[in-house]
Amino acid sequence: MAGLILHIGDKNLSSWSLRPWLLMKHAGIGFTERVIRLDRPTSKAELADISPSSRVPCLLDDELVVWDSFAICEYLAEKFPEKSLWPADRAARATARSVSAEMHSGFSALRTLWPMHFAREGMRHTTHGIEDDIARLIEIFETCRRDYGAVAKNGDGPFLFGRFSIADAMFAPVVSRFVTYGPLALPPAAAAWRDAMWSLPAMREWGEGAKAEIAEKK
Ligand SMILES: N[C@@H](CCC(=O)N[C@@H](CS)C(=O)NCC(=O)O)C(=O)O
Repeated sequence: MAGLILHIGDKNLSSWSLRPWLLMKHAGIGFTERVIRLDRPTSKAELADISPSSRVPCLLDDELVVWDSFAICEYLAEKFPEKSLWPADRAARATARSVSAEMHSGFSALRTLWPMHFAREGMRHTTHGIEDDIARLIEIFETCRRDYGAVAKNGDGPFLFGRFSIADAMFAPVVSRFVTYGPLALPPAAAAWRDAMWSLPAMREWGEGAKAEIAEKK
């Protein structure tokens, strides 16, 4: 049995790959990582080989192929119920799913104007064109922390819904952008959440991988 295999893109660039990777690492779900570098002449063929959408991330569980970051997170939540990857409280869970889906399908201005460069600090910093996306993100972080950060059923923690959940993983690339394009001044609850996320051992590990990729290109 091969176990879980997660195909990902470059750690410096692939924001979609970061989400399930971080979730699995943080939750202690074992997997084999396979990186497909996205800027190589062979990338297109390699992607087509492993994923029906020709995109990463893509998870293999023996014969089963699960592609798309959000679908992978949902699959993991079902496969590992003991990991409580969604909040236990029903209202918190519905809200966590709503903000995760909103992230997955929206914020296109932010994605376009602030593409993820995980390990490059001091990127050109202008919020022009993404003011609305940033305001909405701050609203999400503040209201999740205020309304659900301390709901006892979800377990304690500095994350959006108390203990770490899929919602935190879905917003992890935003944390990187807030650091590398900023630092952006955030209100206290959003800033505390950003700092808790940025200092996670799994985020640090991803960052080391991103730095190594950059060093390799020099
Ligand atoms: N909606 C997809 C997006 C996946 C995606 O766009 N992945 C990028 C890397 S971050 C990719 O595979 N790009 C390869 C290409 O476009 O050739 C998801 O959530 O997984």
